[in-house]
Amino acid sequence: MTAGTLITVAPTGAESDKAAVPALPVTLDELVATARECEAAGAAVIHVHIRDVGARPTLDLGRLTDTVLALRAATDLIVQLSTGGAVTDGFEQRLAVLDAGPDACSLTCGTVNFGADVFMNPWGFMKELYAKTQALGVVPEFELFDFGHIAALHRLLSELGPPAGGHVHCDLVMGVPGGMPGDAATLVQAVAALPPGATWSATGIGRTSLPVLFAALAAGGHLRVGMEDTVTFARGRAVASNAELVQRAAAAADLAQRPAMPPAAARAMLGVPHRSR
Ligand code: KMH
Ligand code: ZN
Repeated sequence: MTAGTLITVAPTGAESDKAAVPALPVTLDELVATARECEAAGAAVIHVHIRDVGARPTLDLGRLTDTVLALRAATDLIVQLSTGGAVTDGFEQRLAVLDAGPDACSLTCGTVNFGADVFMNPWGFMKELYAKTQALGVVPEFELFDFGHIAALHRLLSELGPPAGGHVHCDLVMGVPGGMPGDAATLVQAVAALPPGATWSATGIGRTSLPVLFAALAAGGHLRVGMEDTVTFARGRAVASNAELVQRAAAAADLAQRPAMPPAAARAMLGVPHRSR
């Protein structure tokens, strides 16, 4: 079992509406302030979606590049850009995200029903995206929403070889309506099917957030939390900030005697090169 707990914060996502969720960080200043608070609370990785001037999700390359630079200047967090974007984003734009020069990126290993929508990740796109991460030295995190995605990950590794950095790290995204359920029994089965030597984190969407958090800690995994996945802190109480979700995750990790891992240790574990500010 790993000594510490890697905590990733996913502060914004592409789905929640700023008007309905005022605490959601959508401007660059809000995102940088959130990143600083979450680093102080125990996060080591930030999973980034950005918004345009109207707070709508965007994959604008100039804004993404500015975001990477600003987060690097303000924090030591590993900057992981989303290549998933919003369900409406096209494949070319999603591939171009890597040109913003992040440390890391998400890479979803298959198509999945996503509420009333479909999150498209056909095999050809996955392969092209993975090959581009290898060519550019961007460390991928494999996002697994369902069991078929784990099979596709095995296939990707066997056809294209190891990722940049040499280490396989996965994130189980559980409880999406259309994906695998967010409960302890499912988590244990999913972890058993991962490639040997892989590390993993888990996140539960909405009300599955806490069951998945505690199951992941019990099973020796790492944690992803944030307002991309959860906007309710407790029954009837909205999340006030991403930092309070990171604080709660760090407190649970302390109780499990696997305290939050600082960014330098996370870089060593994930194979992400060190950088100076
Ligand atoms: N917004 C979802 C459609 C990722 O960031 O890579 C996809 C998503 C996964 O959030
Ligand atoms: Zn995301």
